[in-house]
Amino acid sequence: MVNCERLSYALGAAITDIDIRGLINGDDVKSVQEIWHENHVVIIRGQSAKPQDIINFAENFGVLDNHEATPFYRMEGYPQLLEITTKPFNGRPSETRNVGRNWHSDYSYTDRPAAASMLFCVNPAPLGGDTMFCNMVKAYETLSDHMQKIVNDLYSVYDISLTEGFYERDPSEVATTKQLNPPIAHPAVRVHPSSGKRALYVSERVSHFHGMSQEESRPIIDFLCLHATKHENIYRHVWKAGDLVCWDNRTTMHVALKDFDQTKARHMLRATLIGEKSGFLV
Ligand SMILES: O=C(O)CCC(=O)C(=O)O
Ligand SMILES: [Fe+2]
Repeated sequence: MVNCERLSYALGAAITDIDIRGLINGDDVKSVQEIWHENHVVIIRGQSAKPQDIINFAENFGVLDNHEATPFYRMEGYPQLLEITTKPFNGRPSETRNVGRNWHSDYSYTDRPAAASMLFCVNPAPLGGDTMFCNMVKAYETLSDHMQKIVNDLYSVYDISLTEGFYERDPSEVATTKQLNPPIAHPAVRVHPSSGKRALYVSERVSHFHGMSQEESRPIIDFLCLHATKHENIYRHVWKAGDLVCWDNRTTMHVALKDFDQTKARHMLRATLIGEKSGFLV
């Protein structure tokens, strides 16, 4: 039996009575899935999981991405996990110290935008470093009918170089990552294949709408991002070691706040569930 408790007005629920290391049975997987669809973000606290435990748990919910779109950020020996960390690597600053600093949905700049992500906190920042999530179904539903009709016809062009802090990373890795992920257009409204819910699919990593100039697109992108990230549409997660936070990338955006001392360890592991093939190169 899986129990849950809602965490905010717009989205987010904590699931209790679950140990992700254990074999969870089919009924429990179904219950977690239902809670997840309903609340978009699910938090499982107090876990003492090893990398393989995270992989095993995540595989209950779909096919894991091997992160070929961002090969440099994979955990050694575990291509199914990205290491998001401030810890220096081989004497160099970590390339993932600044991941997720503007509002986005994971892997939107690829042709297989992520269905969902699961982020495990090994080490939280000593103070700050929270992650915020917003509900993109609500964002869509609270637009006027006219605005909904407008966005229904738009294609968002996602550009990996709009990832905040991207150019602060290693130049040769940046060049390869850009080559692997050329700008790609996806429908500005994403339909969830299981729930049929319509969600806005626009973020701070959208350069323009396909067929429109940047000048024409900018005010609409800015409006939609502001609208989606209003306070009442957000859940803010304060990390503790052992938290596993699972989010639906089809129905939410998130941002990792940089309000923490980056000389201290903040260490996370992320599994990514592959979504449907989508989009066209522009
Ligand atoms: O570090 C975080 O809190 C989240 C970073 C991020 O955007 C991600 O893991 O997808
Ligand atoms: Fe992210």
